Amino acid sequence: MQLYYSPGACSLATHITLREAGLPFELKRADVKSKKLEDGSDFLAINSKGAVPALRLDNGQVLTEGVAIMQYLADQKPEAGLAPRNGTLERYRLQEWLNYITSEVHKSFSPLWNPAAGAQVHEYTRANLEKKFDWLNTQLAGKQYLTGETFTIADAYLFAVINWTNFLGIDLARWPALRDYQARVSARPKVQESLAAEGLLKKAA
Ligand SMILES: N[C@@H](CCC(=O)N[C@@H](CS)C(=O)NCC(=O)O)C(=O)O
Repeated sequence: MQLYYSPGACSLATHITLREAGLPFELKRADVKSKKLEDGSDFLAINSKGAVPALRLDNGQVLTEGVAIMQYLADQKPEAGLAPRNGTLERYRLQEWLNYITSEVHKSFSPLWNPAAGAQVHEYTRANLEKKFDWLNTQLAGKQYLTGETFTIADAYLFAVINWTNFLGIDLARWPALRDYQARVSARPKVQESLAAEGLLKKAA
């Protein structure tokens, strides 16, 4: 399998999922602005939506949309415990989280990446995100991971998007349960490997 990714983008969640599942894969870096791959070829020919993540399967098909890809991967390796079995209430609970993260958290960051959105939109966006963080902080209090004691693909996804606070100067200290959760997920060996492979670990001085 080949994962089309951009360093630090939401594709980090799929990258973490691949490593946590122990599945073999190759990384293919895409420039989401120019829509080019490293060899200069056209990323739009891989994913006509122009977005990462995209996963080329061994049968040549390309799967897009992070939430679909991560569930596909988790189901390839059920013994890794990254998603409860399909059809169980626990699986729908996981999907409840995945849908919340994708629609309420992930995309709520978007205007902050666009200088053209202007100060007023940025101010509104930050205030809106802060409300989401308030709620997430209550949900994470006393819990190891989103669905309880087990790390799942929802944690890979929330980690990848919350990680953006590092680049946007948003201090998670205001949300201690969320801050501690972020540190807990970050410390996982496969998460560290993924961050290193994407060049996201700070070099030791
Ligand atoms: N609906 C897609 C959205 C993915 C997405 O927003 N990817 C961003 C990076 S985090 C991207 O590639 N943006 C470039 C673009 O859409 O032009 C998914 O959930 O996988």
